[in-house]
Amino acid sequence: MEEKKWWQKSVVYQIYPRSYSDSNGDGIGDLKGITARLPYIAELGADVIWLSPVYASPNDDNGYDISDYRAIMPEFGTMEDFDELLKRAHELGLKIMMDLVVNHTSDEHNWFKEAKKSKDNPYRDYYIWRDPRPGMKGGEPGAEPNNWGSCFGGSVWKYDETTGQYFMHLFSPRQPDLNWDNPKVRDEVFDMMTWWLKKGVDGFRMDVISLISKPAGLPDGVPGETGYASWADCATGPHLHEYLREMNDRVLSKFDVITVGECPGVSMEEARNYANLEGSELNMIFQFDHMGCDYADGVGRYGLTVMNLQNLKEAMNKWETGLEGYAWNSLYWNNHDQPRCVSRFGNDSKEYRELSAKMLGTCLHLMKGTPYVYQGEEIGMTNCPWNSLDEINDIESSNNVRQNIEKGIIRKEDALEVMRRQSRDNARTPMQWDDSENAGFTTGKPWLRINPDYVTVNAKDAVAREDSVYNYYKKLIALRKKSDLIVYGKFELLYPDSKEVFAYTRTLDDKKLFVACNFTDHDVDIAVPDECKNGSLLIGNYPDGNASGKLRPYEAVAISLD
Ligand code: ISL
Ligand code: CA
Repeated sequence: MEEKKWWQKSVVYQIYPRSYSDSNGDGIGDLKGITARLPYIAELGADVIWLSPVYASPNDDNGYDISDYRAIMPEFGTMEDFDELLKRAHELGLKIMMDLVVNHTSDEHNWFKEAKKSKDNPYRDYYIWRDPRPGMKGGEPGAEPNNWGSCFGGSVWKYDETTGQYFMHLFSPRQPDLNWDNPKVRDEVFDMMTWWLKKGVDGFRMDVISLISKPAGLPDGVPGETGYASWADCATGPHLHEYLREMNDRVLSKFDVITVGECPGVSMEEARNYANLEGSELNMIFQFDHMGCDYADGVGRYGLTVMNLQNLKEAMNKWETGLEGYAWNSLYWNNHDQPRCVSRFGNDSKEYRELSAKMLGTCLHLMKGTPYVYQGEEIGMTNCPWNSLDEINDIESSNNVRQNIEKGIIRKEDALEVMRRQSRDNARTPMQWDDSENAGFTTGKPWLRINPDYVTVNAKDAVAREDSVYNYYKKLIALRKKSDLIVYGKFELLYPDSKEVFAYTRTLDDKKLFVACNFTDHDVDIAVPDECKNGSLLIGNYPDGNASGKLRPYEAVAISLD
C-alpha cells in the first residue's frame, strides 16, 4: 500500500483569472473578483485552487508570458489583493497552487531585455541563442538553426538583427525559452519559488515542465505535414530529471506542497520517474494522450475533430494501469487550453447537456488519481458558437488555423467550425454566474465574448437547483472524501471494445465499485459483473437511478459492493 498523502485525496479547482469574476467593471476578471467567489468554491468541496498565471505580463499569451515573476499583473490587482486572497482562501480551508511558467519568460522580462543587448551581456546565456545555418544569411528562409516548429505555428527560431543570432521560442516569439543548462537560471527560478512558498502558497502547477531540458545539439527532427518537426519531440531532454531532483532538493522538499507538472509528449516510463512514489520529483503530472482522442487523421488538433470513445478509453486505461504502483495520476477532462468536455465528449444539446455533464463527471471522478475541475465545468458550461474568426483572441488556435489553411491542411470554409470544436477560447469565455447582463461576470464590456447560453447555464441556477450539475459534482467530490476505495482502489477497464460504454471497476481489499457510463444518446445493454449484482447504487445521474440491465442515454451508474 502506498503511503497516503493529502493531495491524493484532494480535488483541485482551476481558475483562469481573466475570465472568472470582474470586481471593478473593466471587463477583465481580477483577484478581488476571485476572493469574492471563494465561498462558492469551498461549498463545492474543492480543496485546492490552481490559479492560472497572475504575474506581470504583456499578455501575448494571456499571462503565460511573464515579465516579472514577483509582481502581480496590474489588471488583476496588487500584491495586497493577492495576500488577501491567500488569507481568505486559507481561512476557508482552500489551498492555493500557483502556475509556474519557467520554460520561457516574456520578451519583456528584464533578463531578456538584457540578453538581447549583446553577445557578451551577463544575461545572454539565460536564453538559447544559435547562429544561422552554416553558409546561410540570418533571417533568410531556411537559415533557422534547426527545423523545429512552434506550438503556436511557424519555426521555433526568431532572428535577432542586433546580434546576428537566433533565439529559441517553443511558443510565441514573445516567449523566449530559458536556458536551464545555465546554473544561474536554475538559481533564479529556485529562489523565486522559495519566495512564493515563504509567502504561504501551497504548491505549483508547472507549465510545460517536460520541455525545459533541450536535447543535446538541438538536432533536426522528422518533419510533419506543416514542414516542421514537432515542438513536443523535445520532451524529457537529457537533464530533465536531474533538474527536477535539484528543484525538489533545494525547494520543494522544504515545504508541504502539491505539485503537478504539465508534460506534453511524455512517455509512460518517464512519467513513472516524474511522479515517482518516493517523491523525489513531482507529485503528479498531466499527460495529454486522451486530449488527442478526437484529433482529425493526419491533421492533428486544428482540423475537423471527431470524438472516438475507444481512443479515449484506451488513453485513460493506459495511464490508470501504467502508473499503478509506480506513480500518482492526475485526472482531467478540461483546462484553459481545451474545448469544453460536455461539447467534446458529451452532448451539449438542451436535452442532454446536464445528463452528459454528470455522466462525464462520474466517469472521471471515480477513477484513480487527483481530479481537476476547470471553472464552469461544475455547471456544465459548453463550447461557444463563435460567429466569426475575429471573435477569437487565442494565439494558438488563430495561428494554427491560419497556418493550416495556408498549407492546404484544412479548408477555409471549415475554419469557423474548427474553432467551435477546438479553440482554446471555448474554455476562456467568462464564467457564467447568473442570468443578468454579461452573465454577472462584469458590469463593463467583457474582454472575450460571453457564451449566449448563460441565460440557462449559470451558477446561480445551478447552486439553487437540487438536480443541477453543480450539486451532482458536489456529491461526487464528497464521495471521494469518504472513500479510500475511490482514492486508492485499483482500476480495471471493462468491455474495452465497446464503442458506447466506458465501464470499469475499482478494487480495494474486499471492496469493489462498478462504474458504467453510456457515452451515446440511445439505450445500450450492459452486463453488470456477477460479483456486483447485489451491490447498491452509490451514485447515478437519473432521478430514479438504478441499473436495470440497460443504460439509458448518457446514463452513468456506480454500484458498490461493501
Ligand atoms: O494542448 C495543447 C496542444 O494543442 C496545447 O494547448 C498545450 O497544452 C500547450 O500549448 C502547453 O500549454 C501551456 O503552455 C503554453 C500556454 O499557452 C498554455 O496556456 C499552457 O497551459 C505556453 O506557456
Ligand atoms: Ca477587473
